Amino acid sequence: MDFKADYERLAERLTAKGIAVEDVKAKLKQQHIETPSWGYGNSGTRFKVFAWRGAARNIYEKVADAGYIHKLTGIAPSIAIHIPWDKVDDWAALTQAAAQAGIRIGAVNPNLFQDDQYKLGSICNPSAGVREEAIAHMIECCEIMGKVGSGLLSLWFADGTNYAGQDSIRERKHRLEEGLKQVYPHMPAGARMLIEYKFFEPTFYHTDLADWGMAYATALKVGDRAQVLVDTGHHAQGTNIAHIVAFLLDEGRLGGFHLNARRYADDDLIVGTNNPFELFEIYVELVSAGERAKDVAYMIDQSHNIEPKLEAMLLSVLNCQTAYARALIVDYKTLRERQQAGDVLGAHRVLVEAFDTDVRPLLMQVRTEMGLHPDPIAAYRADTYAQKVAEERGIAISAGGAIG
Ligand code: PSV
Ligand code: MN
Repeated sequence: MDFKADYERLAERLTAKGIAVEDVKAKLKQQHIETPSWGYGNSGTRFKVFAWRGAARNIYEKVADAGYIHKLTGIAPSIAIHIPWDKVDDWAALTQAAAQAGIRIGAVNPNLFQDDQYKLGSICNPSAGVREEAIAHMIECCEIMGKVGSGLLSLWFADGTNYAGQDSIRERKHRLEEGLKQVYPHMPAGARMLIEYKFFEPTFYHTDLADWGMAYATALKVGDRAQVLVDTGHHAQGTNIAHIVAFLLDEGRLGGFHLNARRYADDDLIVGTNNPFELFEIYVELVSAGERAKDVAYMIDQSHNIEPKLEAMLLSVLNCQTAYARALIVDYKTLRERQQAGDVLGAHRVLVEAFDTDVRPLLMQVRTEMGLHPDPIAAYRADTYAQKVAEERGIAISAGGAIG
């Protein structure tokens, strides 16, 4: 693959603008995108789950697949798990299997939405008994974090109501705060609690954590290590996610992301496919925040429906890499000068120029320096892994985490 000459030309152009290319490459090599266990199993919509030949059937196969994605990209060194979908008896064995696959276990996600008792919610449920079960499940997940060496408890609640008057919104708010305060001390030392919000679904009158402001206010009450998780699919049409990111970063409360793309709702499409500029805007805020963004966790949260699981995950990771590369080559000095001068379109143009830059030669160079194939999709398509797992695993319906 002949990209060297293109890379040299790009490096020269960037250097002339005062951008430290070696520094950009070093940052790209350190990028870390976590992939979700549930993205490797069969998943779909509430209408239909199409079984994919070769989709992972259990957490060990999901770990193997995540390891494969990391092997191809070099920047996906961990896998998020969902409990009980991924529950095992021997956590040490799972941790070891992950290490053998070249990765580690990342965020632990309790599941507080599938069991019958959660019909009226989990931690906000009007029944004290159900709330206790939800809290006990989250504490169990804190214990699992200790066993697998995870530093992230990632919480999403399907809690809410469908009809005005169904329950007291303020009381539910208090139940949520009190419940999280009980869970918080059970996290391993130094671990963080990520609080995810979603403005609708599965309830439609109100959700108890409907937006970033509610998650942020809750995090402030729960503790220093409670932060907000931004799922890019969980906003109303037209919401400026980059603005939310900038605000939370500045407040030190941006914990992490669930990355995906949406057109209408929580569609869980491949990140960066229909929203490349939005993803770029988000990365610009992260890059320009410098050290303030150093602990932010980046996780894919997609449930692929008709797409090949592995190629979909691969593309997701690569799209994040492209967005990050574009954000890293923004001429921030000129941007600032134009902002100060009130040059509205001149400043905007600085961003557009970076976005319009073909960063593929830069990424190919980075991958080559990392000892990887410069084009991971070509490598995947030429490889036999997908075919091998299709033969070994066949078609299975139940892989956990069925509905995205
Ligand atoms: C809910 O839509 C969500 O975004 C939460 O993060 C869940 O944990 C995940 O999807 C998987 O269902
Ligand atoms: Mn999510």
